[in-house]
Amino acid sequence: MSHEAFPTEDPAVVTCGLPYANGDQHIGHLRTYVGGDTYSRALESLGQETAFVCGSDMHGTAIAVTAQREGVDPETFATEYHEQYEELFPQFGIEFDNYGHTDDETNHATTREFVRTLAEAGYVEEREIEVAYDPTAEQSLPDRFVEGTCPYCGEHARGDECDEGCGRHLEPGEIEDPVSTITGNPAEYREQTHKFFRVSDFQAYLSAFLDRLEGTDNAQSQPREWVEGELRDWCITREMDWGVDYPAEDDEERAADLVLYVWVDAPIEYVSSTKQYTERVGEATFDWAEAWGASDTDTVDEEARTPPAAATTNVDSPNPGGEIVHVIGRDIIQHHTVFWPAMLRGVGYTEPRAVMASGFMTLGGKGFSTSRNRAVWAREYLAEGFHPDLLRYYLATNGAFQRDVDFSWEKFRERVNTELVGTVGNFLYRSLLFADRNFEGVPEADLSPAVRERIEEAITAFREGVNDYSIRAVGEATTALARFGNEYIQREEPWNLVDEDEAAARQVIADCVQLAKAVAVLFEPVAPHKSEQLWAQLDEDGSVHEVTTDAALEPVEGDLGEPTELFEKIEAERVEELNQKLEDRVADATDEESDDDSDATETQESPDDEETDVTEFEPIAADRVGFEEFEELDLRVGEITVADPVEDADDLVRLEVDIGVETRQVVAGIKQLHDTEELPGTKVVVVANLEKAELFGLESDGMVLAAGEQADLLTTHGDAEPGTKVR
Ligand code: B3M
Ligand code: ZN
Repeated sequence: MSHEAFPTEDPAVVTCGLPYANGDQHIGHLRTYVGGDTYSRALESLGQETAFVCGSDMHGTAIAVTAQREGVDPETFATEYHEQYEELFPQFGIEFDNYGHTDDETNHATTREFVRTLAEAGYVEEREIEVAYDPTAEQSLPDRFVEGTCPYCGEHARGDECDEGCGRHLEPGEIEDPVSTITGNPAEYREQTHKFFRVSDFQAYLSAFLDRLEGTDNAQSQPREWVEGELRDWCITREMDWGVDYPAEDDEERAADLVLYVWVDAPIEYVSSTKQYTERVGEATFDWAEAWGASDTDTVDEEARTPPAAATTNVDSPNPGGEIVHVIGRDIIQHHTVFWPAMLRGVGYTEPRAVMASGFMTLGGKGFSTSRNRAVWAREYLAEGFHPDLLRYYLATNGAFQRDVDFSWEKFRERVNTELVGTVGNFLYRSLLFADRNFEGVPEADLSPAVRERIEEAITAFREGVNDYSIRAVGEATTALARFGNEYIQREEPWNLVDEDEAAARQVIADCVQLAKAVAVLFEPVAPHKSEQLWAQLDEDGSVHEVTTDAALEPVEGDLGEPTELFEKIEAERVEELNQKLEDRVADATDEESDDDSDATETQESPDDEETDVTEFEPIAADRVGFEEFEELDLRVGEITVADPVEDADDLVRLEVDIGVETRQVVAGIKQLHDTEELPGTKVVVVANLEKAELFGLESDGMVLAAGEQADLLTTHGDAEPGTKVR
């Protein structure tokens, strides 16, 4: 760790990547916001002064393109989604101290001020470049108005981002074989003047900055090659109307046609949103200028500040200010570890202390697809009647933050039932019920030293989780404590003790009530609503949100009443129902439209296996099936005779499989994982009595068994003939 451990004396700002205001949120998107919210709550629990800010990203071509397609102006279009998000986040307990948007007055003003300062310090210059132009539509084609081939990796890419290949940011004019997304015609290149931010001046600074940067490993390691390789300057203007106008002073005529590139004003919203928070609560409560190291404040040590003009030389000193922590998706690491810190440095503000970049999420092992309706929508989750804290817990603890995680209703049910109901809920309910029934409240006894120590250990694990930027560790500190409580009560059996040795029973239950309080305090960042409920059951004053981890060891003094159970089991039938709904929906959407139109959320949806070297296996299902039930499956040895890729489907293959008695057509999702030409002749195991299904208009009569996301086909070891039963 290169910085002083949390909590520090300085104000912290935790931000989440701004959602583009252009579509419904699904639970994959929520991962970053739940992560940020949990992290900022955990910092507050440590006593760190913290502002948690965000806002909607209103500008950019992702929005302009979709709005144009839908025939509305971008402002109306984006505002609608902005308002939707504003309502949605609190429903998941994601409580930003300020949630603004990039098109508000504050952000326009702050952005213009940033750009002016950069220009005055000599970091902005004008260049002639070739940009894509659509002669039929008679307009320039910035960013997502153009698609083509990535010059670095050869994959299909958008104008500003190689979203399907290497993930690089692309500069205007870089994309090869450009095609207009407005008309579908090949684009021409035309010469234009644009403003450039001299990122290359910051090379030495950025390299030193990365050495100091904390957060998840990916955020430090990934940008190394960009920073240490050829660092290119960054075109910060676009010829279009929607956005923040380029501050005109230096060149009014050209400026009239230009707005700033969306990635200039988007991160600046982090600052603007903090400013708005200060405007609302007052400087005494939270001082944005101190946190960001802005110069118009007496709280910033001017001596220790590197002035903008020297920003690229005096590389070792981070500017004075607070603790800035950015929580983002890993597809935007480059923006947060290269462009943004260079901008901050260029204006003399505080650099980020940490960047926490989350992995992607998959749904049942496959990518989310908004256009195919293959998603669990955030609003849908709530409409199904699930408590937001259950999802928060799942998202926060299912895997390390930077790893890819999978969501399935089965796994969700499993974790809720085992961990939340079985461990946490069960412990709390048993303890509090026993206290109420047998002692009519908190039994009087001093906390036993071993239990005190165990609670202290949990607080330490919690604090270390925060300092390691591990949201999972923060969550697990509590589940582990509840597990300890369960074991303790089970071992001591107070229900047996109570008659023979009342004092001993009293001790156990007093300890358990204290453990329950510690659970309430330490679980608040992950499960704020449930912790609040528990706090009320413990008859504690005020809100558990307001206390620090010290409260975990302060005695419970109120009157306990009869407790209610905090968590409820999810039945297996619910899972079936929800899976069926999802399947039906995907089938409907697939019938309507078979190709995925790309939108801002798609990058979130393309899992990339690079980092998934640590496999996390699902726990074995708790419910057993009888042998007879197993016997109902008719499993047969088959031999693939024909294998044809299904046109237009990403991963489907049409197989003909000889199963002895007949030959079946089976459609299997294995295309990208196998060389289809090599499949004929392969022995497989077929579920022969599965209901027929229709996939991409083809009947699938049976299923071939395969293991895992790689769809490793199950085959026979010896030479069992096609048709042989498998048992
Ligand atoms: N609006 C969304 C994305 O690319 C983008 C984030 C801005 S963060 C300053 O994931
Ligand atoms: Zn590429």
